[in-house]
Amino acid sequence: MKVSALLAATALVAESVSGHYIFQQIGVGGTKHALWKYVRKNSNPSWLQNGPVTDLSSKDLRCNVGGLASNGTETLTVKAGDSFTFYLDTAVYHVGPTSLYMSKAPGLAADYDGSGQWFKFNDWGPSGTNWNLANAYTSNIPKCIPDGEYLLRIQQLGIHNPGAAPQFYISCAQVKVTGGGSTTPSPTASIPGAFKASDPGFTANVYAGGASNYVVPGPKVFKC
Ligand SMILES: [Cu+2]
Repeated sequence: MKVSALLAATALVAESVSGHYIFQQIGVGGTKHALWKYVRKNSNPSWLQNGPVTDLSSKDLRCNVGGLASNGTETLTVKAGDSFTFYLDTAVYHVGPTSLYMSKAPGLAADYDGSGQWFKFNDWGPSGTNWNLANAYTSNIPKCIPDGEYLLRIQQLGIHNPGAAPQFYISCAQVKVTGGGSTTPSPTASIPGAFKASDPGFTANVYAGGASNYVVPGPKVFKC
């Protein structure tokens, strides 16, 4: 007990000085776009650039600190069904799930603060006790969603310190979807609001069997 408390404390100290990881780039169709060109850059100082958000009630949960505004981020045109990839500065190394979300802007993605409804369309949960810890995550824009501009959000949830606040690693890209369909995605949720301290996937102790039957937090995954 003493040893594990000491280890946990050491891990926390190591973390606070070494930094973490951040999704900073998006690629589509084999083209890896420039850093922060289409991904909103958080407004943290550089030494905190790749740090997490931990406050469940904060609007920073949407698109990271300072991510409610575009701040010059451009909007990437994608076709519904297109494969895309989010790249990190450093491969994810805290165990936990990675998820993808989208929220339709009432107008331009560049003007949108993410205050509307979000749907989730992909989860990378555990397979057995293994987590998909990677330096890039690839998925497809859902084929059936309506054309328009969206925030495309990726979230990795670090649940590596049971008992301490889980860590959200988040970035949003601005995309314009063309060639889509007419399905209204559901279920949806607001952010903040989609994640609760009582979510089983939030409090799971992954070192004590919590990875089996693990439920990724957030709304159910939408499929076309
Ligand atoms: Cu970290």
